Amino acid sequence: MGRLIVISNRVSVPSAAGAAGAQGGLAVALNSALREHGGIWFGWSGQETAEFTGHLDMQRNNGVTTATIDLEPQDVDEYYNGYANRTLWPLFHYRIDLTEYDRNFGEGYERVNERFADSVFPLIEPDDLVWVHDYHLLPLASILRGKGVKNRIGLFVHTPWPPTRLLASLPFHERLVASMLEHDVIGFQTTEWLESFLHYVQKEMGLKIGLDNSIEYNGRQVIARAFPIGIDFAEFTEAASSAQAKEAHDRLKASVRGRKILIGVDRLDYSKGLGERFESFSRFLGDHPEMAGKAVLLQIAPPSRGDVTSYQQIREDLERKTGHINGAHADVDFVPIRYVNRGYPRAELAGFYRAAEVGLVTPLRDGMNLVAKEYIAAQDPENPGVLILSRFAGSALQLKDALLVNPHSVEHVAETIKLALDMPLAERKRRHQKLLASVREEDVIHWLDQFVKALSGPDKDSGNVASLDRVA
Ligand code: GDG
Repeated sequence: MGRLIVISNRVSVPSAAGAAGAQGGLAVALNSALREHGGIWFGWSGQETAEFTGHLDMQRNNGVTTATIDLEPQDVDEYYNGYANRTLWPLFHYRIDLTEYDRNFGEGYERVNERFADSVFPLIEPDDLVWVHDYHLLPLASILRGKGVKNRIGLFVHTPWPPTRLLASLPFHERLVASMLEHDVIGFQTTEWLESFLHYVQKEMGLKIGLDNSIEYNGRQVIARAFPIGIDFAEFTEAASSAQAKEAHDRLKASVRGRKILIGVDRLDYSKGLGERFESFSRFLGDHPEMAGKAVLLQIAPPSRGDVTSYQQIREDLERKTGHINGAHADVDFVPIRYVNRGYPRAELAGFYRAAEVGLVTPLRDGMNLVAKEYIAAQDPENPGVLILSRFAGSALQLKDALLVNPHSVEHVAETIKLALDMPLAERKRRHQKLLASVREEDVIHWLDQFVKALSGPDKDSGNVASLDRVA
């Protein structure tokens, strides 16, 4: 089979920093696939240039070729901060209250998708498999088709897919979805998002869905399927058993002096339900005075998309909330919420997860949520912690032995925190074993293998991606 051309908004160049664990599991896995199949990872460099030139910065690092372009400030405003993160992201997370519709955003989004297509087009060879990622690049395939690209092209959507009634609030929604149907394969995280998508194409576009979820469109067949993403289990468990993880674990444990630890790790994003989580923890402390001074919530929340107003607001809200709750429940030697606005190396994160008796993963809406899986992978199987997981995270469909909660219900989450902290060892182990099996088996390599197999087409063998040697 041909090479892989991976196209995403940003590219994670495998560097020495990557090998040391700064890259996420997805980047590690995509790099492995690119090493195995050969190919190129194409996207925006993250840099701005006064005038778009289309100059391709090609680099080869650790066996992976990357090609990046710089964008103009107006592109970044309208495409990235605009249509992608002020329009599609909130809409896809069911937040039409935060969704901004601006004609300039839409135009900027189309312009940048065209710039992506123009730049990547000369890199595509006849047998290559083209794999596009996420909501930034939904119309890219249709632009490539317009340039004569006949290759098989797949799309994986990392976010939820919204219900038809919400999507219908987007101007030109039908044009956007029609452009997606130029792919050969469209992948979603879960059957829930897949069903929403199929509902849309049936009800709004009047298209027929075959038994195998194939959609007939303009005489072509598009396969739509769920491919739940996982973590790089081998890479993460290795990170969790490193000296760096042990040091982080011991440092955190020593600092709480015997108190129970609840941990949350999320990009600072309104979809992650951080405000509701803090209130739930406060409610738990209020409802259980006997727990006063006995449990700490460590929330790691590296800032994200800080140029977008709704992200500035959530940051301010959380700072206010943390101050308020800590003011009400703190003591001279105790602060209940440790709210940390910075990122940590993956190995340290793994150590923190392992130190925490409870993993609190309560997004209001999430395509999948990998933190839930990382928390499970990092636990000591002989004395595992308890995962509290929002039923509105895609991962809840796989991680059924977690304590599933409605993150909007402060009472429910507060009661569940008590349940988790009181859970006997035998039940913790029983739940953890099942959760671990799911996280281990449906890992990112499995996801990659399944997607590439589907993208290769019914009569082609994808090669065994699962047997790849991973580079440290
Ligand atoms: C999108 C979808 C879907 C976080 N803080 C630090 C850090 N992280 C890492 C976590 C985890 C990743 O970031 C976050 O992944 P999530 O899946 O939780 O969420 P999104 O960023 O919103 O990702 C999501 C995902 O795409 C994949 O398809 O699951 O639903 O929204 O790996 O560990 N990593 C490090 N330091 C930090 O402080 N090193």
